[in-house]
Amino acid sequence: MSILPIRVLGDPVLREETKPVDTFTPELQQLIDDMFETMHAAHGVGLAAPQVGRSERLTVLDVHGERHVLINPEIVEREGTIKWEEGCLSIPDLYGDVSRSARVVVEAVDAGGKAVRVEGTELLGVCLQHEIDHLHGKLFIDHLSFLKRQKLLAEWDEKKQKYPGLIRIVVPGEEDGDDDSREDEKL
Ligand code: K1U
Ligand code: ZN
Repeated sequence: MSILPIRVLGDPVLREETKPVDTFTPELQQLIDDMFETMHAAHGVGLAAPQVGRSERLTVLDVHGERHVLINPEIVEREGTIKWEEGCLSIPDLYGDVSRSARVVVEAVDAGGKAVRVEGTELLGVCLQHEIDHLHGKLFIDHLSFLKRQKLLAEWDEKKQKYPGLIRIVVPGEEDGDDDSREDEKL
């Protein structure tokens, strides 16, 4: 297994629509394994294929120790509203409050092509919506008000210097974040 480089905000791959997966090959399983390793090393609870520069409609999640591989996922039910402070492995150290559906049901297939249905509320529900957004080229900053988004983008203009080539190399065991407090970075 390998830890893959994570693409950060500004890389066009994060804004592209993904392509549905129709073949389940050993290479796909290798990508899934590498995505789990990368997500765990980065202390994330989800990771979508575009974040590692891939165009497959595929995401992995590990929320409260429950792993999910979701291929071609679609939200088939949603209800209520929840506000959650979100971050993104592709926009390190910046956070914002996002309004999402409070409960979602997602249908997808797993790595073996078997149909799966996942219901999520709270962290799992938010993570499902955040990851499925990634598969359609959408980022949590797109849910912020114009002013909050502009402020975050101005901060990102400084922070992105840390990521030459818009690539984040995750070192296993390394703490994430910079020296600033998270509260300062909240929008
Ligand atoms: O897609 C990504 O960038 C991963 C991102 C997904 C996410 C889930 C939920 C809310 C916002 C964003 C993360 O995994 S950020 C890490 C995170 O939010 C977290 C980590 C450990 C415990 C709880 C949350
Ligand atoms: Zn993200």
